Amino acid sequence: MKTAFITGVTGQDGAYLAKFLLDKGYRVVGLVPQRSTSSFWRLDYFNITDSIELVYGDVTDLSSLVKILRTFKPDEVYNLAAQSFVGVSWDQPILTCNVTGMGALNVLEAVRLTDNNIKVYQASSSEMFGEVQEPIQNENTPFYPRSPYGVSKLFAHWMTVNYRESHDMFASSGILFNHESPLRGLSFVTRKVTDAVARISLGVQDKLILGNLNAKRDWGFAGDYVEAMWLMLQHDKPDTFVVSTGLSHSIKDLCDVAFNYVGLNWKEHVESNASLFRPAEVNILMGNSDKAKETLGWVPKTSFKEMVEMMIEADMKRVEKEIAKGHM
Ligand code: NDP
Ligand code: GDR
Repeated sequence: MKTAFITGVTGQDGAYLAKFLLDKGYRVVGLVPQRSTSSFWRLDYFNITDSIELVYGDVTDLSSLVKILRTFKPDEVYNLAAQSFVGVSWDQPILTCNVTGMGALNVLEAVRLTDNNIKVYQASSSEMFGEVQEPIQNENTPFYPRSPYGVSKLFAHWMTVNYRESHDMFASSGILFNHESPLRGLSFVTRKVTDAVARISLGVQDKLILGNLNAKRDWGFAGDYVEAMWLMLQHDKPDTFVVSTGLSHSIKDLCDVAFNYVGLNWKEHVESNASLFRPAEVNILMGNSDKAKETLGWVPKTSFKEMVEMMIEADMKRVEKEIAKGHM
């Protein structure tokens, strides 16, 4: 039986990946940072909280990582931990760089110090392309990050490449474009929209205030994307792969699809407020994942529309339960 160690196991991707690996017969060990209110709602969603060995530790604490690797001797490490909200990274640039950037280096260093045969997956991001240098981005597109988050992810990406090249480690970097699901955090734009659509259609909200409606993203489904992470570590050599759908939609398109699904016109409910604009915006992202398709046999299975509708259905059920309990 293979053992996988996942940092960021309580996040969106952590939950999908843990479920995916448990279904494949893995022993799954998950890192849990000490918080005043630890929440396992995403693991509970899949009913897998008790199937994972949860251990306290933090990616900013190298000693906790070394101890865990020595204890559990994993075959594969997936570094998903991050301060992952781009907007917050301007308010907390140092924390973001410590967790998202230095945290990744700590994971690589912990593996190097413990057993450099352990395979490492680093969760890199399309935010590294930022102010895009080519209309469609692939593994050879030059980077131009536009936020402290993007800069810290680029540091982590190059560290992963550097550990691969200088320490002969199996360290792969997945440059994943935006991916969403019913487990997406409520502050990200897709979930903010689908949650509002559920509330507005159930009569407990009227308006939705968003920021820049013209930004465009290449949105996929998290459940599809965690398979690509795993495939990267089953490949015969470590490498860098773009994972995307190849299609880009604006926030307006997102609103249109989402409100249409419940028979509403988004223009009657959505307002754009400049206070929610970012100091530097990533205007458009669109990825080319041909390399992942040809090398790993990975293709996205879920369309943008299917994903948005799946999220609205889940939000409707949750909001209906809240209303029934009188929690509105
Ligand atoms: P989430 O924000 O949902 O999850 C982040 C996880 O990191 C949470 O479990 C969080 O724990 C944990 N974490 C935060 N700080 C620390 C720390 N100091 N030590 C240990 N764990 C910590 O992100 P996603 O699941 O959406 O994304 C997973 C990874 O992929 C992230 O690295 C993200 O930056 C990257 N990524 C995501 C994309 C996306 O579209 N979702 C696209 C490209 C890359 P807690 O909840 O307790 O804070
Ligand atoms: P992103 O996701 O920054 O791409 O990072 P997010 O959903 O936060 O923003 C996408 C775009 O929507 C615009 N926008 C708004 N965004 C938010 N959050 N809230 C709003 O009200 C709003 N209105 C408009 C933003 O300006 C932006 O252009 C996500 C994260 O998961 C990262 O961790 C990951 O690396 C990247 O995706 C790929």
